[in-house]
Parts: sequence; structure tokens; C-alpha cells
Amino acid sequence: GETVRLEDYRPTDFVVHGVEMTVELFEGRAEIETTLSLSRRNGVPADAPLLLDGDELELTSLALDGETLSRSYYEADPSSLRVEGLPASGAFTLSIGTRIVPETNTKLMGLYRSRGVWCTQCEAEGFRRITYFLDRPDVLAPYTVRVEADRAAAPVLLSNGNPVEGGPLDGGRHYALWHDPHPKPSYLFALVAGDLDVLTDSFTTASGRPVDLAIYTEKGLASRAAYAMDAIKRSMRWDEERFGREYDLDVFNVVAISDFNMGAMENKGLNVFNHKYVLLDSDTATDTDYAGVETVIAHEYFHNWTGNRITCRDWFQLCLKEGLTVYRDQRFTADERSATVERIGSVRGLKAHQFPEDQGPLQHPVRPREYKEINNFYTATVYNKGAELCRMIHTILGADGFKKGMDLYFERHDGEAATIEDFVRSFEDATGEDLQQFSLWYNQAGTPTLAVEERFDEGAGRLTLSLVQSLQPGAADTGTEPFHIPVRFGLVGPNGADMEPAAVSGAEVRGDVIHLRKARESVVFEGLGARPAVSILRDFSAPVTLEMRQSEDDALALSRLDPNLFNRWRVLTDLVGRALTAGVAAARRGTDVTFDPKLVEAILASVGDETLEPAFRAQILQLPSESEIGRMVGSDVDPAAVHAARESTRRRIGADGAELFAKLSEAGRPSGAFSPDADSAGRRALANTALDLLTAASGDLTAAERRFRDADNMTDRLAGLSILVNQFAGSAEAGAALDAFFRRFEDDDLVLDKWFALQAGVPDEGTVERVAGLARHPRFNLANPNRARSLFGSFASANPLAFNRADGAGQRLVAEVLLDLDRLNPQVSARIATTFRSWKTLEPRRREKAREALTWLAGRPGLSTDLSDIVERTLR
Ligand code: BAL
Ligand code: ZN
Repeated sequence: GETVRLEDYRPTDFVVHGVEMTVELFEGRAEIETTLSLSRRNGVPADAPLLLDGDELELTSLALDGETLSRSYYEADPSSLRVEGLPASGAFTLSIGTRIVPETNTKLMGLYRSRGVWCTQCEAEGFRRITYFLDRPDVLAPYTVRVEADRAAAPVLLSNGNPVEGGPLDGGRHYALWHDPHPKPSYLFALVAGDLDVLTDSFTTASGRPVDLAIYTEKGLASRAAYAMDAIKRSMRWDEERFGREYDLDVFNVVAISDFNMGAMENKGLNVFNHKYVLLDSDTATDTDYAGVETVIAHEYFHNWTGNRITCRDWFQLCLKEGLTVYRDQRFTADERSATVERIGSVRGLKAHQFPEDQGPLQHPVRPREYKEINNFYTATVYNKGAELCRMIHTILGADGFKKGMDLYFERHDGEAATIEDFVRSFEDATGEDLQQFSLWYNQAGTPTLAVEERFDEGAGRLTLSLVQSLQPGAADTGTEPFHIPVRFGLVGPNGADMEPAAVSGAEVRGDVIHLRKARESVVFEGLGARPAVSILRDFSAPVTLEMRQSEDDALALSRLDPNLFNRWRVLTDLVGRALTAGVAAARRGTDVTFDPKLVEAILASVGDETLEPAFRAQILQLPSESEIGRMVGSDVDPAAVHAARESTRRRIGADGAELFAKLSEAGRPSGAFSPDADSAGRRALANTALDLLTAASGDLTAAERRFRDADNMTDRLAGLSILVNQFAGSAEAGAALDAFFRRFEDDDLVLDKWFALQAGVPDEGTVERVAGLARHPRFNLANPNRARSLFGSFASANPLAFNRADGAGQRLVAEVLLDLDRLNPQVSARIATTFRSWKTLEPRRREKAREALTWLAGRPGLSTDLSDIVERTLR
């Protein structure tokens, strides 16, 4: 494929004023007639042709102002339509007929069928698989869409905007007409038709507009959408209260689909969801699933303003809508649940997914400068680091300044396709703050290191903090200039309160934020009556790697006393990380893995502290994953040593905390009927984490078996099953539990995904053969993205031990599957391929095996642009 570059952006030659479509759905084909109202942009030469994008299209008709166009005026092939001789000035219409086959569309981009339901996915470039169009986000127009289908096959006919009319047609067919008055880019187009159930509700906006809400599901599943419906209403209210944004149509529709490449899609007025993020009940979904549904529902709803009302000028600006909308959904979760636990979860996610991306061969800035395949840039960097950038703007400007900037952004750019520069300028103009240096965060890739040293002069009561930032050049080669880093901090006194220095000098300090702008700067705090424990980078105020040689005593004091709860978790996690890294080195040498008793004591003290939220205490108990430990080790990684060190540490904590864990595992559980609320979920998380560690230490599976058997909800059932399957792999008990689980949930795809994923994650070298066997299971289906991800995505991303097995069989298995999957669905194949991104950090033997697998894959003929782009960049 061709490389697309940011610097090459220029507006289209033609302006689209309106789009009218008729989509006729039949078994085996769809006929589409699209009428575009167009005009030549001022200043464009009168002989410039109109060039429209297509992808696997068949042109069936073409008319200019209603008159069939002669063949000599146009050239059409499946991927483009070029029209000459169009009017030099004034408006005209072009009517384009296309024919497609939704049934054979396994890429799940454009119009396709999932379990008989017609549905669409157009972001980023799927609309061109429906009709020829200027398929780019800066072409905005109102749409009127008429959908026609057989009434029995598709009693429900949906598109964007408001319903206008509908009715019967000859031959058992019927139609519905939809009008979306809000100008939108083609990637927000959607259409759904099928025999669906519906759950309805209503919402009245702050200014009194009534909105009909509906969630459509496959037959018999609408009752499982109740929690999602509640989340919609809470999201709508929250956006009014926190961002002053109201909904703007008469209806808001959500459709849950079985076969879906992403989590969900924010199409205007018609959000289409992977059913995983809609359908829930206590018997089939875990607390994590509930939280996921709430987040994704909120995220897609929030896009209505950040993404839809204000969209992106070009795909390089993707973080403009995605980073901001992730930031908004994180704030929503913080308000609805617990701010500290939300922050811990987001930082864990950032470190697990974004840091390795930013530190490996797939590195790219939050705003990339070039791409070959835009689908490969829906990444943790664009989304999650993009959200961190919004959070840093909030930290720099404060809540009031941030709000003023957001309000100005909405006021200035509503109805437009905007850029990162527009966004940043809104904050600058609203507050007078200079964010030019800050903007480097959008353009320079990589995770900077922030090294902090402290010096205390007892006699003078003076604390000096030296801060040094550095950035290593990486794969993206985008420069290493110093950033503007907001460092939130506190000086914690012996009684646990933040101390107030009499005077501060050096680097700029505003309130509790140090503004580091140079490569190295110091801050001097005067008039401190005692030596404080320095609580640095509170709430993870910048996405950096923190290096601070803090004394263990100070760190342990902070773990008990820091008023900033996030940092209590952070200091313990950093100490655990250091201990695990040393443990990996010991395991590699074949010596015993030891663990500082004072650290275990501090962990147990926090976990046993009844004044803290259970969900927070559960976070303290959850050790970094094996992948995360591998990233901390950094190079020459032996996954077997990582596994050994982590397991030994788990046993050690389990043994030392046995008494506490026995209590938490039983007495801490919520009683009464199941409720998915955050507090109950937190108590289940703590109880189940405690049981996991207790079992790791005792080697006794009785309690886990009981938790599995007696569970009245999926969270507990799956927790019991995971302990059996992960800790007692191959045992008769684990096998029997897996079989029982399968028999009970055989007809439920979302639960079966858990069954596949659980087995793919078992940290045992034999899992390679097990996964190969599961791929031949009658219920495995490579064409279903959720199923493909549940088996192979889980295996490659969550099981470093087996995936990187020393003989290379794990990597080879995945490479072979990627090739098969690529022929069906390049987007999903490319996404799973990113699991190879840390291969260069492996020890030499495994690294060589990974190189062989990747090289083999790269050499297969006919790879998609999606997959070859990832494989080639990963190998480079
Ligand atoms: N826009 C793609 C799905 C999402 O990020 O909401
Ligand atoms: Zn999004």
C-alpha cells in the first residue's frame, strides 16, 4: 500500500452538500443508489475530475442531474470512480448505483451480515465498500436514507438520525426513511436491518427534549440489555452536568451484533456494538464485564459531541476524538465508581498496553505523521496516551481552565472537522496559557524517563528535588526535545498530612504541580520543620517512567500515610516491581527467589485495612502480569524465569497472609442477592484474589472447587474455575470443572469465549498443543472476531510462557493462524499480530524463534496491507 502523510493534506476539489441513499436489501445482494448534491470548490480548475473512493464495488448506474452519463465521461473499477466533464460552477447531482454482497463480506467492514442481521461498520474506510464516495472525515453532509427489505427477514430497519416515515411495499417488502440533519462524515454512516428484539426507555434532556431510547438485540436477549440502558441514561445526564453537552436527536438507538471487529461504534444516533459490550446478566457476566459495558456505552455516547459534532479533519487527528473521549469515559467511571480505583486501572492498562507499544517496533506518536493502513492506528497510544494528554492539560490548567477551554472548543468548532492545533488553541485562548512546548507530546513518540533525586538539609529545613527528564530515540524517530511535564507532588509529614513549605524556588511550582520544562531542573523547598517523605507523580500526572531512589522506609511510610491513595498503591507496586525484577534474575541463576518481609508486611497491612475500599485493596494484591514483569526486566527476557519468580512471590504472599486471606476470602464477600455495584464488585474482587493467593500457598483446591460449584454469579464461578485451571492444570478436578462449565453454557457465545480464553491463558508449556486442539473444537470459529480473539488473542497476549515457548511452537502456531485469519478478516489478524511487538526483548533463543515465525509470515504471498504493515514494522 501507499504511505499517506499528514503534510500532504489538502481539501477536496468538490463539496458534498447532501447525501440521499436508497438501500435495497435482498438475500444474496444489496442494491444501493446514492445521490450526491455536489459543487466544485471555489478556485478549483473547471476541468478537474471528481475522484471517488471505492473498495470491492460494482458500479451499476451513473447519472448527472438525472441523466444517464455516457461511458466517455467516467472510469470505474472496484476501488475508484473518476468522473470528468462536471459543471464548472453551481450545484449538480450525481447518482451512483452500486451492488454488493453482504453475505460474503468476512472483513466485517462496510455492509455485512451477522447471524442474518444486516449491519454496517464504516470507520475508518468502510463506507467506500457500500458506495463510491469522498470517503474521508472532512467531508460532512446531512444524510437521508431509505432502507427496503423483506418484512419477515427484517422487521426492523434502522439508520442514522430521526425516523421520518415507513410502510409496506409490494411482495412482502417494506421500507423506512431516516433523516440525519447533523452534517457528518461518511465514517459515521450506519444501517441495520433484521429480526431483532428491543428494549425501550426514554430520557428527557436538561432543556426538556424527550429522547426515545432503544437497544436492539438478537431474539430473546433484550432483557440482558437492562444494565446497558441504565448506563446510557447515566451517561446522558453526566455529559450534561460535567460538560454541558445535551443530546441532539429524537432517538438514540444501540444495536448489539455478534460479529464485530471493534468494541463498538459511535455512528450518529445509531451506535452499533459488539454484543459483548451490551448483553449482561449476573449468571453469564463478570463484574469486569459490567464495568466494561458501562465504560463502552459511555464512551460511544460521549462521542456524540467529541467525534460526531466535532470530528477529525483527517485520520492523523484520530486522537482528537479518541484520546479526548477515553479521557471523558475515565472521568465518568471515576465519578460513578471510585476515582482512585479508576486511576489505578487506567494506569495499569497504560503500562500493560501503551508502554510496550511506545518502547517497541510499533512505536508512533499520539498524532502519527504517516500510515500505510489507518486501521492499524486504533492503538493504545492514540487512545490511552491520547487520554493522558487531555488529563495533563487538565492538570496544567486546573478544573476551571480546562472547562473554559472545552467550552471554547465546542463553541468554535461545532459542526466542523478539526485538528489537534484547533483543540490546543482553544485551551490557550481560553486561559492565556502557552501550550506550545506541551504540544510536543502529540508529535514525539516514546516514554520519557523522569529521574527524581532528593536532598534534605536538616539544619536549614531545606529540601531540594532534582528532576531530570530524558527520552531515548525509538522506532518512530520523532525527536527527543524536553517535554512540559506536570509533576503533581506532596511532601508528606510524619503525621501523614502534606507539609506546607515557607518558600519555594527553582522550577515553576503552581499549587501541587511542578512544571518541568527543561531537561533538568531543581526545586528548593524552605522552612520544613522535619524531613518529609516525598510523594511524587501523584495520580500518575504524566505518562513517564519514574526513577526515584527513594529509601524503603520512606516508601513504606507513604504506603501507610500518603493522603493520595493512588500513590499508596504506586509506591507498593514499584517496590514489588523491583523485587520481582530481582526475583527474575535469581530464578535465571537458579538461586532462591527471596522477598523482603517488610514489603510483604506493608502489603498485608494495606490489604487488611478496613478503612480502605475493598476494590483498592484488591488492586494492591494483584501482582503485575508476566508480560508487565517482562517489560520491567527490559531485555534478555526469559519468560520461564519470569513465571517462576512471580509464582514464588505469590506463594510467599499467600503463605504470610494466610490468616487474613482466609478471612477475606469468605467473610468479605457481599451477602444477599447479586448486585453489580462497584462496592459489591470490589468485595468480590478482594475475596477472589485472596482465595487465589491462599490456594497458591496451600496447594489445596477444595475452597476453589467450592467457590466454583456454589457460585450464584459468573464472577465467583469464573474465579473458582480460573484457580482450578491455572493452578491445577491437567488435574481431574480442573478437567471436570471445565466440562461442567461448557455443558452449562454451551449455547451462550459470550460465555464460551471465556471458556476458550481461560484455557488459552494457562501458564503451562503444554498450552500450545491445547490451543491447537481447541482450534479444532466444533464451537471454535475463526470468522467470529470475539472467538478468534478469545483463543488466539488471549494465548498470544496473556500467556508469554507458552506463546514464547523455547522451541518456537507457540509463535509458529500463531503465525500460521494469522495467515488463515488474514484471508477472512485482515483487521483482526493485524490486531492479533501486534502481540509479537516485544519479541526483541526476549532472550536470544526465543528471539530467534520469533524472528523465524515473523519472517515466515512476512514471506507469504498475498498478505493484506493490514497484516503486512504490522509484520514488516515489527520485524524492522
Ligand atoms: N471509533 C471507533 C470505536 C471507538 O473508539 O469508539
Ligand atoms: Zn472511541
